[in-house]
Amino acid sequence: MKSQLEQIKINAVAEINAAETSLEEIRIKYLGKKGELTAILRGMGSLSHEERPIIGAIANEVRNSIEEALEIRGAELKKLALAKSLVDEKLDVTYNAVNPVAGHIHPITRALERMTEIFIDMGFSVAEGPEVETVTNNFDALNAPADHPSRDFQDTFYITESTLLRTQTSPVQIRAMRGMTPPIRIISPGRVYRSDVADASHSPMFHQLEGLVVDKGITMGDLKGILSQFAKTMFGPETKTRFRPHKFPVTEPSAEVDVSCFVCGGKGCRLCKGEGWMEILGSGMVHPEVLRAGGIDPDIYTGFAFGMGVERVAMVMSGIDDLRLLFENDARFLKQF
Ligand code: 2U9
Repeated sequence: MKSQLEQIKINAVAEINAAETSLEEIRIKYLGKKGELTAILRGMGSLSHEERPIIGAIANEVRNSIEEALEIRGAELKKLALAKSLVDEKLDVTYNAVNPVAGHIHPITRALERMTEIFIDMGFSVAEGPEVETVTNNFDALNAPADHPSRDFQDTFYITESTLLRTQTSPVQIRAMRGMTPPIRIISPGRVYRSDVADASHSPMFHQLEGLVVDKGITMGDLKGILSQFAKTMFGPETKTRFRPHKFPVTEPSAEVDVSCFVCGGKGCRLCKGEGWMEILGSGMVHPEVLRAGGIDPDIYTGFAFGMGVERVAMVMSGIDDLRLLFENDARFLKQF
């Protein structure tokens, strides 16, 4: 039995030291419930009283030796596995990766997001509405005279006699007024459509951002304060504003708003075409008939409104002189901005 035990030890240690992967099978083969050493230990019952402690001590020594060999080889195999994975899974962080083409925000989107953000910071909420509108919301409620040129079939994309692609985002404000009680402080950014042939300053689809404030006691002073502050935040703190009288059906009195050129500071340059000023906005006090069309009593409330073309703002911000460049989606052009 002693020589059997010695042989088990020699075999087990040799197998363990030669093992390249898992040692579990070897452990089970020798030390498991049905293992070779376990079988010998079970047979110890047939030994004499004197032999039993001697063989028992040898069996323990064999078990300890096998366990020790398992532990040492186990640690070696772990080290080898780690070294192998460090080689196999090596990551070369200096490797010149193929640059993914991520693209970037379009100048129109960037201008629209910045303008929206500035008005949100001044307490405005964003209102949205459908691009297919009723003639009532797009023209009648906005005080557009029956013979207003924009109503012409040549100038507007009519869908039916009573529905069209909105020519301005103003109907969004009409819808908002009908559903709200003042105070109202909203902007309506979005796409609008006019039946124009595309040229350097026209496109059949473009973006507008309009705003509307309605409350008790709103005056032209509020209009000038909000729009002057918008101009300073958008174009730089030195920006001056100039309000020129104008006429819009939707507002009375009305004013066009120029901002001093942020490139030359007002001296005159290529961007402002020597004027020192750039026309950016239309604005005015909301016409009493328009307030009424929105379900608001003009004897109690007053309001101001404004509108601007987002492409126009994007163009002056980026120094682009032809509107079509913004819609051609030529990546070589767009990636400059
Ligand atoms: C309601 C009441 C009043 C919106 C206004 C303008 C003046 C204006 C143009 C700027 C350039 C359109 O994109 S553009 O061609 N807009 O001049 N817009 S006042 O006034 C409103 C709107 C809605 C209920």
